[in-house]
Amino acid sequence: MNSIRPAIAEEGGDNGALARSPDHSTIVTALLYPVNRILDIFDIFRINVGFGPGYGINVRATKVLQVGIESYSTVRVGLGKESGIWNPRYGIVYTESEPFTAGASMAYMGGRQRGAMEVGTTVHLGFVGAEAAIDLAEIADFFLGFVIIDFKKDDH
Ligand SMILES: [Ca+2]
Repeated sequence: MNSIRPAIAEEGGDNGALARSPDHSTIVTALLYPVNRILDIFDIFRINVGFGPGYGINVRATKVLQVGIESYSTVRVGLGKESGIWNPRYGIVYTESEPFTAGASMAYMGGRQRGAMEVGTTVHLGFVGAEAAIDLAEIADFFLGFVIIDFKKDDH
C-alpha cells in the first residue's frame, strides 16, 4: 500500500539516511509491530488501587452514560491511562485528585483522564479506592492494529 505514496517527500526532506530509503518506514513499522500491539493492549485497561482520603463512586458505560459523585486525593498503583507522570500514556504509580465532582452524562466534570468510550467503575471510601474499566475505542484500536490501522495515532 505504501508504495503508491511518495515516501521520500513524507519523511520531511532533511536529507538524512532515513529519508533516502523509501523502505525505511516499512522496515520500522515491521520491527515495531509487535511492540505496538503490546502497548495497545495496555491502553485498554484502567485497573488500579488508590490510597488517600476521600470518597466517591462513578459508574460509566461511555462518557455519555455515566453518573457519579467523587471527592478524593489519591496515590494510585496499577494501570491508569492518560495519568502517567513520566509518560502520560501509562500511569503506573501516580497521583490523582477529584475535587468535589458530581453529575451525570456529559455534564460530569470530573474524570477528564478517562476515555470517552470507557466502561467501568471507580470507587473510593475512606482511605482506599479502586478502579476497573476497559476502553472500547482502545479495544478497536488494538484489533485494527493487526492490519496496521492506528486510528488512535499512538503507534511508534
Ligand atoms: Ca494503536
